[in-house]
Parts: sequence; structure tokens; C-alpha cells
Amino acid sequence: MRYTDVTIVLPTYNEGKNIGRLIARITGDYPGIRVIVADDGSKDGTLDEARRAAKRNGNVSFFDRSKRGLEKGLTGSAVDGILKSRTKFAIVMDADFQHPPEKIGSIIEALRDGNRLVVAVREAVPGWEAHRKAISKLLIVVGYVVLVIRGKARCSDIFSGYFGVERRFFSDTYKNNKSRFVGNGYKILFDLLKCIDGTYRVEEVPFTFNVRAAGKSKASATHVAALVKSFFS
Ligand SMILES: Nc1nc2c(ncn2[C@@H]2O[C@H](COP(=O)(O)OP(=O)(O)OP(=O)(O)O)[C@@H](O)[C@H]2O)c(=O)[nH]1
Ligand SMILES: [Mg+2]
Repeated sequence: MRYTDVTIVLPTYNEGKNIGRLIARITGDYPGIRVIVADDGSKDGTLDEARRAAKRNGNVSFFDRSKRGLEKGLTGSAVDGILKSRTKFAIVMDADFQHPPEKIGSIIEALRDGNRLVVAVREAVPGWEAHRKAISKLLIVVGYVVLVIRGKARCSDIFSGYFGVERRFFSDTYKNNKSRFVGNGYKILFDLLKCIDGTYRVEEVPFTFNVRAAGKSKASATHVAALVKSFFS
């Protein structure tokens, strides 16, 4: 099967030890698929790895947001990557193998079935310390309540970073609701759900959120502050 209708968007910051292997895996498993790396000025050779992958495969491209004076951030990078893609569908995923590439096929199947938003939902999160689990659970409850009060779409993992969209659906929604997206935040899916009517049924694909393959986490208290901002925007 060919996957020329799909772009994988990989937001990266210092993923030099993962990105080359991940791109090779994705392009190997899904022939014809496009990959866009949206980097924020990594200092560990991530962009060199992306450049090498792009030379080997014309379907791979990358850009450095830091060179364009854009505010650093995961949500902003994912938005830019989706808007740059030229395929019917785009899938956003982390570049550290926490989002299993083998689930890409199920997400694509659901998108091709006509679902405009397909969320890969975390069924298990092995390896998280108790305090991270507790903070995450609390924030999920608050986020869920925000969506219910506003009458907006929900799914069983509103903070997942692994999801697929019909590109046109995303770009139209984004253009009409730019202020709801918190660029330096971590929760682009939540920002998107805030823009979708509560009657919309979100398709789900379950997965296990493993520990990152290599490199360091960039999650920090700043991202919790960005999420609080997101509750109100
Ligand atoms: N472009 C861009 N990508 C980012 C930024 N912050 C994080 N990322 C990428 O976003 C993805 C998720 O970030 P992580 O640091 O893995 O966050 P996390 O998965 O919550 O944390 P861990 O479980 O510890 O890995 C990874 O691919 C990061 O490289 C950023 O500011 N800009
Ligand atoms: Mg991670």
C-alpha cells in the first residue's frame, strides 16, 4: 500500500539521538509517506540528522523555526508543520518513540474512513512517577470540565500529543480560532478540541505510552502554566 496522502509532523527539540532512526522507521514502514520535521533550534545535531534523511528521501523535509524569529513551542511547531503539509491528512507525533510508529497505520485507516480527527489515546503510561501521574490526572479532570462547560468535543485522552487530522479541516478550524491555540504550550489537541462542537464524535486508537527512547524530557512547569492559559483561551 502507498501512503502518499499522509504527512507525519515531528516537532523536535534536541532529539538528535532519535530523529534519524524514527524517520527511517516511518518511511520504511509506510512507503510514499511525507515527513516534516519542525525544529526549534536544537543544539544537538537534530537538524543535521533531518538534513541527512531529507537527502536520502525526497519525501522528508525540515525547517528551523528559530531562524524565523518564531516563539519556541511544541504547539506552535505542530501547527506550523500541519499548515506546511500538502497532503490530505497530517499526523502529529513525538520524536522520541513514545508514540509507537506501528499505530500510524490504524490512524490512517480511520482518517481514510472519513474521520476528520483521530486521536491515539494513552491506555497505559508505564514508568511515570506517582507525582507526575497525580498532576496529570488532576489537569485532565480540569481540562475535561472546561470542554464540558463550553459544550466542546471530548475524547478519552484530551491531552494526547498523537493524533491525525484531515489537513483542510485543521487549517480552517485553526484560521477561525487562532487565539485559542497557546503556541508555547504542549497541548495542541486540547486547543483543537476547544474549537469543535460537542456533538462531534472523536475516533480513537489505543496505545501504550512508553518511556522515551533516548535524550531528555523537555516537559516543565512552564508547560503547566501554558496549559492553565489554555483553559481560559
Ligand atoms: N519544535 C519543538 N518541539 C518540542 C519542544 N518541546 C518539546 N518538543 C518535542 O515535542 C515532543 C514531546 O516532548 P517531550 O519532551 O518528549 O515531552 P513528554 O513526552 O511529555 O516528556 P517525556 O515523557 O519525559 O519524554 C518531542 O518530540 C520533543 O522533542 C519545543 O519547544 N519545540
Ligand atoms: Mg516524550
